[in-house]
Parts: sequence; C-alpha cells; structure tokens
Amino acid sequence: MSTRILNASLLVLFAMSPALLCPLRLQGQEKFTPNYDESAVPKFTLPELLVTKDGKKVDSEEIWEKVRRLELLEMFAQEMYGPVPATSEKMSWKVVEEGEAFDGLASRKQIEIRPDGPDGKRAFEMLLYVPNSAKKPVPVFVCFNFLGNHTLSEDPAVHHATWASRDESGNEIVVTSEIERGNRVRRFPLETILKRGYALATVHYQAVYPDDVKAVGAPKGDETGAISHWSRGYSQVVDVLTKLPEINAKQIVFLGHSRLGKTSLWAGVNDMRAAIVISNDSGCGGAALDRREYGETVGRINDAFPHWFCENFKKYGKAVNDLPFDQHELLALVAPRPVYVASASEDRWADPKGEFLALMYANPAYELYGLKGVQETEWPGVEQPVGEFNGYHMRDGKHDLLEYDWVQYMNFADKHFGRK
Ligand code: GTR
Repeated sequence: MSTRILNASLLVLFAMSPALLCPLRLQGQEKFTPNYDESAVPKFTLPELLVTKDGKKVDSEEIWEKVRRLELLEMFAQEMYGPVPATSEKMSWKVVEEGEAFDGLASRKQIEIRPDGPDGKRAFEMLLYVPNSAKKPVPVFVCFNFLGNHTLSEDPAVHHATWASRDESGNEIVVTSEIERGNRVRRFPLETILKRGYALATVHYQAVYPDDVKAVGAPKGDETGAISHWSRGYSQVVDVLTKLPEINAKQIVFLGHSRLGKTSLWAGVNDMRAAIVISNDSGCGGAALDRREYGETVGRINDAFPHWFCENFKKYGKAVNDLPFDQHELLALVAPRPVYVASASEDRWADPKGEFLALMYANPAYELYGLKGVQETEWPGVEQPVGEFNGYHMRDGKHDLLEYDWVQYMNFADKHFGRK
C-alpha cells in the first residue's frame, strides 16, 4: 500500500460545496440548470402512501407493518439505494484510546471497529464522547462527519482521519486528510451537547466507505450504493453502542447532514434500534420530494454521484413520475418512531419546501398509530420550529449543520425521551 495525501482545498471542494459544484458541467453530460421558480414546479400526483401495490387500502397498523411497510422498503432498496448489507456477527471492536476531554466535561473513547472480524482488513474508528456529570446510561446522537473525527474539536488526542481507498489504477492506497484539527467545530457544538447530557458518537464517513466513484465503481442493477454502505456503518456503530453500559440503548438518535442526512434517514428506516431519526438539509435523495424538481433533481444527482444510489435509480432521471414511490414514503417508514426534518432558508438546492411537504405527507402513517405528525399545512417561516409528534424547522442561512439545529434536535429528543 502506498500513502497519498489529499490536500485540504481539494477535499473541501469535493466533499462540501454543492453550491460550487452545481453550476459545473459534468464531463460528457448536459449542462444542468436548477429550477428555483416555484411557479415552474411541474404538477404531480404523489403515489398513495396507504394503498398496497395490489390496490388495497391500508387502514391498520397491522396491514402497514406486515404488507405496505415491507413493500415500500423493498422498492426503496431495489429502485433507489440498493439494499443495506447486514452487519456481520464476526464484527469486532476494541477501545484503542480513552481519556478525559474538555476540562473534565466528558470522557472520550476511540474505538476501532473491524466490520469483517479481527482478521478483516477493513477498519474504522468511532469517536465517542460521554458527559461525565450525567446520570448513566445516557442518550446518544450518532452523527457521521465529513472530514475526520479530528475536525470536530481541538481535542489533541483525537486520531487524524485516514481511510483505505483505491487509486485510478485500482491499487489500494491509504488516504490521509490534511484538514486541520478543529476545522468543523461549527458543525458539532460539543460542549452544548455534552452539557445537556447527550453523548455523541461519530465516524468519518469515508472511513466506512469511500465517497469516490473511481475507487468504488458505480453499482449495477439493484446493487448496494454508497448511501446504503454508510447506512450499514450507522448500524455497525449501534452494534457497539448497545454493548456499552454508559449508553442507553433505547435512546439512540440517528442524525446526518446533507448526503449523510440521506444516510441517517435510510439507516434509520432500516435499523429499528434508532429511536429518533433526523435529517439535516438532506435534500434530493433524502427528505425532499423527488417529483417537485426544484433545485437538485433525480437526473442531476445520478449524473454527479453515480455511486450513491443503485443503477436502477438512474432510469428515473428523465421520468421521475414513473418512480413507484416518493420521499414522503421514506419518512413514513420511520413510523411509529419520531422523525425530524430540517432545512436552511438559503439552501434552495435542497428544496426546503419539498422537505417540509414530504414530512407533511408522511402523516397518515403516523395517524395509523394514533400519533400526530406535523399539524401545519403551510410551510413554516424561518426559525419557527413546528410539529407535534414529528418535527420541522427551517434555520436561517446556508446549507450547514449549526448549533441552532442541534438545539432543536435536543429539545425534540428531550420531549420524546421524557427529559426535563
Ligand atoms: C451536493 C449534493 C447534495 C448534497 C451535498 C452534500 O453536492 O448535490 O445532494 O448531498 O452534496 O452532501 O454536501
């Protein structure tokens, strides 16, 4: 194996900047101009959430769970994400470092996880902070990060991000991120989180599966795409967390931003151990309705990221109305567990209104359980969190995950976990 260092600016460009990327013409592809005109959103009819494929009405929890939920799960796996591979019983893990952090506010563990067992080649590190003063076991947010565990804070003990990948000739390489420590502090207000009694478990997403079509190739047919691989990473983390006595296995929250918001949703749909599922600015392929074609579209996302979804999804790029589902049905698959969707006012690329509408149209699945989803029928204004059982807010500003968002998520989790 050789070692290659990616320089910071390159990584930032490819991992972080939808606004920078969207006007670019992708090699060999038509130029994409996003629609930002609400009056140009095409008229569409959403597939019926509570009608089975053979036309039967879903009017009970039982028919939902035994028939409709399974149909939808299968369709999303086959036509969009590719199935999430099961975690392996052979998976092994060990604490490779532990200590105190943030002047005694938290205990830190760095845990090496080997998905294929102790002799397996692949490994990734989970960073876990647990608040010291909170009564154990504590609730936990699982939130993967983009640039490495060492970018969450200035904590000097956190290992630098490295991950296995392949170069253009297919040779295995180890990539080390040169991003400086603490670069992503704004996305993880750790002291706020820890002081409210929540633990945080995070993993650098590329350590789980490279976000690079040259390295991983594009999946064929209904083969597993990158979002499903990252989703399995969330479940692997849960496999470990549920064995730690300091963690409350019944209070695990899945959260992710952007492509990782698509991931936290799909991971939470597949893994019932997620007690609450939260999508932050997940947009196209996440919470936003596919059929609205506002901002990023199914066609554009498949062109730009051919490895994120399975190949079958590509056929809907020019025929979005042929999709046998829409994203409200993905959110409904979280039921009867609470789901929270958040947007940002300037994040038009992710279609904030389409994210809200999908949540609203997921309500009927919750109503089967006697639960009230969002009760607002109008898209709420900036920084007016809404919702009864489920939740939504639109933060003021750009595509990002910021303290304002975290505070809403903790308020929401407090409510559902019966915390003061
Ligand atoms: C963009 C992509 C979005 C979103 C974003 C991100 O380039 O178009 O769907 O996932 O990346 O993950 O930052």
